[in-house]
Amino acid sequence: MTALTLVRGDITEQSVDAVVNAANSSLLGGGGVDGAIHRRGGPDILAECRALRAGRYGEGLPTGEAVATTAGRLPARWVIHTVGPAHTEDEDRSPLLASCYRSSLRVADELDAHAVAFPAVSAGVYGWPLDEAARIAVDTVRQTPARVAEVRFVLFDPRAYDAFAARID
Ligand code: AR6
Repeated sequence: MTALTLVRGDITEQSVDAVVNAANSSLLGGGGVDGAIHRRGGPDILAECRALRAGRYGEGLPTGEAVATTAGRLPARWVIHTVGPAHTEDEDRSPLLASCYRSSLRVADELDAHAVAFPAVSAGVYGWPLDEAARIAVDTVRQTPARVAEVRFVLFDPRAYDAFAARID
């Protein structure tokens, strides 16, 4: 069974097997968690992302999917890049957000990762309401069978931490 844990802090500082990146489909970097991971992890991550774009993901990584690269200089071994949906009132995109967590866990299992750190995917630039983002994250991880021993949610800002804490307790 996968244990869920909660940490307030910076995902780039986590000593886990894999950290999940809230990327965009270009895989070529951005702000938020994505910017922090590339900055701290160094150029090897971007080099592998470019290789993915030159190969299997020529048109980018589709929303809801996940793919792994090296973690470069991060304390983790791998970065699992996933693309969350941008929030909109016009359409319910929550299945795509749930898919980010399921796909990332599947990739983590393929890597034989034991501990995996997740940020609050889509809860920043992509505008997802925190309570909804936390509900989907926690429920999906709980409902997804995986060999991963620990899923650590790493929340940067106190409001995000509180939203996840309310779901986990
Ligand atoms: N560690 C943990 N959480 C963080 C960190 C960090 N170092 N930095 C920010 N957060 P976001 P998204 C929190 O915007 O909404 C990028 O430009 C942040 O407070 O990183 O999925 C990509 O390239 C928020 O709660 O991801 C995409 O274009 C959460 O992480 C787009 O943003 C997610 O915020 C993706 O947007």
